[in-house]
Amino acid sequence: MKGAVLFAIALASMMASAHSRKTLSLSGPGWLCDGEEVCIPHTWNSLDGADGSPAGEPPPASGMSIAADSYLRKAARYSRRLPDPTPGMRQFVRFEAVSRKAEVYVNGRFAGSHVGAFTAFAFEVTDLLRSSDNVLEVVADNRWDPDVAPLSADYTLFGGIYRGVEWIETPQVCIDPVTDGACGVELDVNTNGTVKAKIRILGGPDEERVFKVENPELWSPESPKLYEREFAIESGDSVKVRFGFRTVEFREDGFYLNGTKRKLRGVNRHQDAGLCGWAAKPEDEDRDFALIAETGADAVRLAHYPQSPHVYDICDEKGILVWSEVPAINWLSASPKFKANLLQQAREMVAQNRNHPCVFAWSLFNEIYNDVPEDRAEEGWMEDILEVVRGEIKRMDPSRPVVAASDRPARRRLNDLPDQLAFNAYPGWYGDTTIEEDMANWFNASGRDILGISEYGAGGNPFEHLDPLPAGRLDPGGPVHPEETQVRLHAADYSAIAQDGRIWGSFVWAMFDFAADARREGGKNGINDKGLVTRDRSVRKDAFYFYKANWSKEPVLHVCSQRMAETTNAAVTVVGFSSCGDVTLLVNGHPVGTQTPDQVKVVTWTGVPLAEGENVIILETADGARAVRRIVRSTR
Ligand code: ADA
Repeated sequence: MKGAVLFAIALASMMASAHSRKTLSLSGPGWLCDGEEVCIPHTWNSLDGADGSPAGEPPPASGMSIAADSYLRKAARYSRRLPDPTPGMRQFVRFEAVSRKAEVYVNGRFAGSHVGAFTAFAFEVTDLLRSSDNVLEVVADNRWDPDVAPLSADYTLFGGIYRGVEWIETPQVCIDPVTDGACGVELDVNTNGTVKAKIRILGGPDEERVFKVENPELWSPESPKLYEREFAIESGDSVKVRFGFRTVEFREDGFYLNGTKRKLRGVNRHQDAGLCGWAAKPEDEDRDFALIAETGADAVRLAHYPQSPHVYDICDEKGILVWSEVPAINWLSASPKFKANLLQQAREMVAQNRNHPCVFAWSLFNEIYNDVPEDRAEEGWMEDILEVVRGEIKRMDPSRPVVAASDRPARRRLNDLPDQLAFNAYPGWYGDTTIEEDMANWFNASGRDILGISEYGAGGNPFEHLDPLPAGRLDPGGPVHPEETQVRLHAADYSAIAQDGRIWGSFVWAMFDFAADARREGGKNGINDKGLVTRDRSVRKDAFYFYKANWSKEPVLHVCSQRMAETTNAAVTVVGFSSCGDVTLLVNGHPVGTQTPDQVKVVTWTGVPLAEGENVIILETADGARAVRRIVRSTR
């Protein structure tokens, strides 16, 4: 009898395992790209996408003044062998993203295609498989296409299978891994502990379940509490989903998380993760978000498109609020195919990321350039397109606000589309006004009581220095982007932002330098150098420490311009940041004076005399913290 019971248990567990889902990573080695061995994630633009030199095919004439980028845009054929399928199971291949179009074949037969560089997709391949020796082929294509968003942008559109790939086996009746590239389980989470789950099922009717978590702990940047639940269906298939309890809302005076007002301290991040370009591994993304967390930021804008699943996971875990953006940027097209593509990319972004508590808003667009004269507003067909996209986002997820990043105060209909509007602001860099003047103009033009600042910043090459800085504006497209200008503009901008109670949040442009192959400026071609950290992540620029001093709980004392090794001037400017109280300046051992940091933690001494030869400049606080800068004064 005992033996029979054990046999029954063993049989039951064999049956369960025979029917349970198996997921296998197809990333890593074992792939060919146009005949060469490669590892996934992979891109063919990691070098030429950020070198600023002409290479590859020029983009086709578009009439949309696309900057002449000069990196390789092509269609490439990837291939690899697939695992042998388990008889009686269904098989799927899932791609976290392929840039920008993908056609997938198994054993030479078409499995499906996907258009859009930033979202996941999956195809069922069961009927295309043999019992063994199966070959997966993917044609990835990053060429410009008038029907694919984005049409132009100030960043390199790397090509390739640049995110992970998975093989999924399920029982015949399974939780849908295909629709919109989502996981098949859609949660509606209420902070009273009630969770409603919609489970989309292939081979059977969809299911709805409700369960309750007693006394749920709320998710927040201070305490990012996450819950996990496995959703199993009768066939034995199951999917695990993580979620959190929190509320996000805008009231007339600002942004509220869990009923408490907070002014978001954010940075913008592109997915260009350093020298690997878009082909980032999880550890590259972990490093990026460790740097973001080091500043003390509590929010990130994922500019200008949805980023990898791991990025949303990190933000859930670290408690970083996410602005997640539809890739509608600069130019839209009135073609029906373009509109359908934009809508599909928006739908996939929401479907794939809606269960993440970190996402506080969906963003509808960034800087739409197509202009119509004010008196012919009815011709605003791009507004019509965006209105449809907005409606779809709201239909799918009424729980989150829709935001957008505008640079056109006068485009009233465009600016009225999102629930909450934010502006990209570059006073002193691209514009002549100050941020206070700009803000007054935007508030007046927008008719809104509160606004966000979705971008602000300045170029900064940490190996270019200028002292003293000229009073006026530098040429932003010119060869010199001194690190000191970046510090000056951030200090001025952030000071104005911090003092204006109508601003609900701000996002530094940008956290990291990033590939923008068409740029020729700032002493380094092919990159946008407005980052707080260099593209290779090796240098935290002075502006990084400005935010760390203002946002982080760690005490910060930093002296700027440490890489300015030499000068022929008789005097220097000394700028520092202190979150640990008053600062005393010592030059070559002699005290020069003591200052109380201003409202954004800055101390500044101008015209500090130097001796000939090496000078040691020290900032010191009462509790003994010290920051040291050395500079050689030569009289050549
Ligand atoms: C715009 C745009 C960004 C970025 C920035 C810049 O505001 O939204 O993509 O490129 O300009 O650095 O000029």
